[in-house]
Amino acid sequence: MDDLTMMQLAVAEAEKAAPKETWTNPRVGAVIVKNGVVLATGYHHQFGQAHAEVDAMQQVPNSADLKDATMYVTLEPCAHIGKVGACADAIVAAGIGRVVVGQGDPNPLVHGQGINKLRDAGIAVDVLNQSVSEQLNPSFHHFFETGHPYVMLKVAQSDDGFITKAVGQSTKITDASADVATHEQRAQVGAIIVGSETALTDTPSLTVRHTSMTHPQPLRVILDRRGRLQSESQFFDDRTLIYTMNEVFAGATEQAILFDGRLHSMLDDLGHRGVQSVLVEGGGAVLRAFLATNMWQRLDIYQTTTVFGTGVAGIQVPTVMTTKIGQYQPGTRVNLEKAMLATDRFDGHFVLGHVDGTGQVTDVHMIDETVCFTVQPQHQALMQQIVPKGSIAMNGVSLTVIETTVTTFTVGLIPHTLTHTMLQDVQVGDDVNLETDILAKYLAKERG
Ligand code: AOF
Ligand code: ZN
Repeated sequence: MDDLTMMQLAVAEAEKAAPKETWTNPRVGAVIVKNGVVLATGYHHQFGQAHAEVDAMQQVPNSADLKDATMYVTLEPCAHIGKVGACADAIVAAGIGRVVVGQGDPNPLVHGQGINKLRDAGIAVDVLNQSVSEQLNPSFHHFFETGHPYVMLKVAQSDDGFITKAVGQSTKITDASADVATHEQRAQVGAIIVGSETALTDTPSLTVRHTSMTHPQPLRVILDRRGRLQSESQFFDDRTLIYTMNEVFAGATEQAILFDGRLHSMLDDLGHRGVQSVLVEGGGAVLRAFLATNMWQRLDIYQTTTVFGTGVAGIQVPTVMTTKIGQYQPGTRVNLEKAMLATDRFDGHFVLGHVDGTGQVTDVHMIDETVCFTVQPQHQALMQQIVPKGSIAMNGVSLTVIETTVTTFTVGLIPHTLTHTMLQDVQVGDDVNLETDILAKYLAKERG
């Protein structure tokens, strides 16, 4: 039973609580081991309740057994008397001999002091310095390390990238399952942010519904630089903050906060208010403003197969999310091809290098000398643009389509293509980048 295995068990304990249950505290797990036997496990169940270390110790019926035991805990034990007593004191009092800490606590109330307290009492402390706690509690760590809330962006858009069909019109894009996911995400954040356009079009309540929650509703934050909401009193309540550059508005309305218009300043202010995480729900302009900075940490895109044709643009889905590029590492071998010169003779297929999506290789088989790959595009809509004897670029290599089914297509590679490209490494189960033929795209649009 090595330290890392035990720490994984402590992580699994911490994961028993949902982030919304411990909000605004971190999820923490603990395991107590003695003579190679796990005596107890525990975790922080809910905000205000026992910390993980104490929860684990309480599972040991005979407290004398704790003497000289080893405790594994995902986060540095606390040293402060908060809603509960300091865990470091309880660990010392119990006679625990060794504590293995997954990661230090970034909370200034605790930072380093918990570990010092244990060491001062003669307990052996090992800090693994893994990002275990950060992975369990990204917003808690980000907030205490940067002073800014952890920023999550959410966008729902049509297949062709529109968030609504027309300005000022609210278009329902996602289904009920996405609503549940959104409300679960809302239940974990301190504030939900929208722009003035979304506020005026949708008058969103931005509350958590469709799920249980024990803590107060998140703040409703509206970014309204110009002060368009000046006379919209339906927004003026005690859980709403409106960030504006309009001095008259800010002077007259309690909820309106004067700021210099920079997202950075708004995040500073929310951080000072103790908001650890925010969910930005739109509209397009606000999302794009965040995407243009490095002040966001997570992006969820709900993209439907519906095509609007025209509308209000959402966001350009980052290449890293639509292609395999995110999986590349130093040492990954890639295919390269020089761009065609204007003076070159037209030849072969047109490959622009704009990846349309990924597909999974479901079968590889030989027909004579030819290696045939059968591929299933991640989005079936792409099959509309793939026809037998047409062309498709797989990892940038343009190939002729031999046959198609409703969900898959098959391409054949002659020995030359195989030996001269990295497709030789592709196996069943692998993902590949796909680019359909440019003519097929125009035809698909024509057909609507
Ligand atoms: C938890 N659960 O298992 C551990 C925590 O407000 P309090 O008194 O509950 O203290 C919260 C702080 O205690 C929290 O921010 C973190 O720094 C530390 N450790 N907190 O809620 C736990 N171990
Ligand atoms: Zn504690």
